[in-house]
Amino acid sequence: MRRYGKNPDEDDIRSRPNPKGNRPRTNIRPKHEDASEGMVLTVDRGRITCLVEDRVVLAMKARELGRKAAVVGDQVGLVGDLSGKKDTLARIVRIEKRHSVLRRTADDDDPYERVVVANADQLAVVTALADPEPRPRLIDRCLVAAYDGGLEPLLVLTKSDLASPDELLETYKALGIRYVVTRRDELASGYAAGLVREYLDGRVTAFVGHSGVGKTTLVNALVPEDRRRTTGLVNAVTGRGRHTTTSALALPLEKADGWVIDTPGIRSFGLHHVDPSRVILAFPDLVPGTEGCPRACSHDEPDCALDAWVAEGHADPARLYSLRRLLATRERREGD
Ligand SMILES: Nc1nc2c(ncn2[C@@H]2O[C@H](COP(=O)(O)OP(=O)(O)OP(=O)(O)O)[C@@H](O)[C@H]2O)c(=O)[nH]1
Ligand SMILES: [Mg+2]
Ligand SMILES: [Zn+2]
Repeated sequence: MRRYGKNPDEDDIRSRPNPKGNRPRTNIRPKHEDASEGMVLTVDRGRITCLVEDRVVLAMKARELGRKAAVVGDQVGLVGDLSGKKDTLARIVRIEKRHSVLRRTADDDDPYERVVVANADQLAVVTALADPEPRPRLIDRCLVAAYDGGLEPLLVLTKSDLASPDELLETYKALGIRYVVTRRDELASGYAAGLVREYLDGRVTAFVGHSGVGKTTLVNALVPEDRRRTTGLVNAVTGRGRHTTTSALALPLEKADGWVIDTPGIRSFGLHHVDPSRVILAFPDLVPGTEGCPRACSHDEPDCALDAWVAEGHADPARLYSLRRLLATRERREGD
C-alpha cells in the first residue's frame, strides 16, 4: 500500500512551543519491559478504554508520558490491573510508534492540531447525498488530510434513497478514488457484509464526515449489536439532534480482520498542519511533469510547469484540474 505519511510519530502538540525548553531530563525512567500490549478503543476525558488480548481494560495515562496523548487506534503498553474488572484502572506507560496519523485543526488559522485517529490505513469520507446536503469542499479537505496523513481515501455516499450520487461521482471521477453508495434500508441485508469483504477487510478504517450523514448508522450495521456489546461500547444513532457521537470509537469487524472507527461529526476540517507540496504525491501520474517546476513550486502558481506538460498530452487535464482544486481548498473558506 502506498503511504504518504510524514513523521507520523510526532506528537500532536509539536506545533506548540515547549515552555520548559529542551532541558534534558535527569531522572531515569522505568523501562516497563513487562508492559502488556493493547489498542486504544476510545478516549473519554482522560479515561482510555483499551483492548488487551480479549479484555476491555480501562486505563489512564502514566505521568511519565507527559503531554503526549493516546488516541483511538494507538498501540500502547499497559501495566497495573489488566483484569478488565469493574473499578480497576490500568496505566498506559508507552505509546508505540504510529504508522499513520489523521490530524486536523479546528480551522485553518488554528495552530493547535489534534490527532483524530492513529494507525488507520483508510479514511472513509462519509457524505450524505441529501439531508444534510453534500459539501464538496469538506470532502476535498478530508482527502487532503488523508493524503497528508498516509491514509488511503474511500468515498462513502449515504442516503441514496434520498438523492442520486451521479453528480458528486462526476466531480470525483478524475481523482480515481474508490467509492461506495449506500442506503440505510439496504445495509440491513447482505449488503453490509459485501462492503466489508470488498473495502474493509484487513484494514483499519476511520469514518469521518459532517454530523448526521450516517456514520454511526453505517458502523453499527457493519458491527452487529452483540459484538458491540462485548466491547461494552456503544455509539447511538442520531435522532433529532440527540445521540450525536461525542468521541471516536474503534470496533472490530466480524468475520474479518479489520476495524472500523466511528468519529464525531465535524463542521470543518482545518488544514493548518498540511504541507500543500505533499498533495502532489497523491498524483503519481503528474509527478514527472513537475521536473520543470521552479524550486518549491506549490503547483498552483503561474510558473508551474504542469500546465504546459499536461497541454502536451502527458496526462489527463482533469487530473490537473482536480489537483488544483485540492491545493486551492486550503486557501478557501469552507462555506465557499
Ligand atoms: N434516509 C436515510 N436516512 C439515513 C440513512 N443513513 C442514516 N440515516 C439517518 O440519518 C440520521 C443520522 O444518522 P447517524 O448515523 O447518527 O449520523 P452520524 O454521521 O453518526 O452523526 P454524528 O454522530 O452527529 O456525527 C439518523 O436519523 C439515521 O437514521 C440513509 O441511508 N437514508
Ligand atoms: Mg454518529
Ligand atoms: Zn509546479
